[in-house]
Amino acid sequence: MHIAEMRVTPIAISDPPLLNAAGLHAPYALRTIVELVTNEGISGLGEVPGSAQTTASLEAAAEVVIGRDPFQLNAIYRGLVERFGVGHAPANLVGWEHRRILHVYSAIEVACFDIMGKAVGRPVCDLLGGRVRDRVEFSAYLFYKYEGAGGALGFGVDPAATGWAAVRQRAALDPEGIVAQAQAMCREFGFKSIKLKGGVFPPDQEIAAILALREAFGADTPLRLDPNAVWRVETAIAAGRQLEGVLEYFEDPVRGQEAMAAVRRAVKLPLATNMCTTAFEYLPASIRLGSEDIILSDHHFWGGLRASVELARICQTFGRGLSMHSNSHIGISLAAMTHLAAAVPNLTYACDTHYPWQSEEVLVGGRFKFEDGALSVPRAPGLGIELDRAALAKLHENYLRCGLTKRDDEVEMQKVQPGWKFQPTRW
Ligand code: GKR
Ligand code: MG
Repeated sequence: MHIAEMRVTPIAISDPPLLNAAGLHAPYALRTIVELVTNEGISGLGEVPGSAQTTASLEAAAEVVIGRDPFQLNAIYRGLVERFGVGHAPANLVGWEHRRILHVYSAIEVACFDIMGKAVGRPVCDLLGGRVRDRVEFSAYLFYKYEGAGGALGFGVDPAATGWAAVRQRAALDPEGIVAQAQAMCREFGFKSIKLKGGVFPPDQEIAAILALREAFGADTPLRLDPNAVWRVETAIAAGRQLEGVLEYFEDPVRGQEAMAAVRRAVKLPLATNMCTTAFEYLPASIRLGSEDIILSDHHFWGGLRASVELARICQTFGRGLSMHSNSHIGISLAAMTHLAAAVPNLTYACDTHYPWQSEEVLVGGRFKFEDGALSVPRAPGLGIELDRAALAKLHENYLRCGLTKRDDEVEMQKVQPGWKFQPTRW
């Protein structure tokens, strides 16, 4: 069996005006969809964060991938490294050139796993060692946001929307708004733990939101706060002390492994990261410095599903907990995340997902349904999903029409607040 065809399709999915430390989400989030088809007619799907550069890189990768056996992942990876001319990154320098390989490979690897699973009649999680759980739990991912539905509606709202779709459009700019958002999201999806994206308002306001969530949901609902590294060490320590016994974990309050280690020494809270220890190259310093307790894995950023399983083993060896990071995404990524989480014994935290913020899908049968905050791990061969070509074509049209070629939250924010500048350390 060999890969005979590779289709690369950039898409744009509606995304509401969510706020974060880097600025504001654009009305559309970009993803790139990869479809591999073998000479035997078996197809496999992959999805990665989109940009014109990523799409071009994936298109360039076709010359490496076409003709390969989808089971020979090592040869495909080596071929990509040779094609793009980069090997391992020097520690502390995992720039775009290295990230590009990881994104490109992760999309291709997931699509190959989908093919392998279909070829042997097994779900992808079986190829990763088999499921250790039948349900994968996800957490409610709260955002401060402006009013608006995103997509073609931008800051406008659809008056006909009901339920979560209606709440998703509402502004949430204070603790009351955040609690209302959490209640609606948990009611709709059954999530049992909650993460608040911080780094948007002065720390006291975000601490107040966490305390309001604690008040509304009680001590049995784990809470997480993620200021995306824009706090100073002293700010994070003072905030952390107020949130001891309240947060399940404190995610990236400060920038860099040294600063994270300093906060970790000073507060009695587990620290988590998807910003400082973000690649294998950073693990030695993470262990030496003690920069976090928990690493948020992400197969799109760490180099695929097998690399994520390797990361899990390293975390276990060095006493790191494991959670999972997300970005705005649709169901191909969600399926891959679910198979991975099903097969990793020490992934004990509910995974992040932006999925409730999105409304579109490219899969036959439509969107995944969470039950009690979890997804059942698919049992069908491969990822257990099927591409809806008409839906893909529509989202590709969105991409062509919206004119975005990369994510730039700072530029989006400047459209609302002229002159707004991202500050790596803000409070
Ligand atoms: O979607 O705005 C966002 C998030 O801030 C995302 O970009 C982060 O990568 O979810 C992420 C995180 O946990 O830092
Ligand atoms: Mg984070």
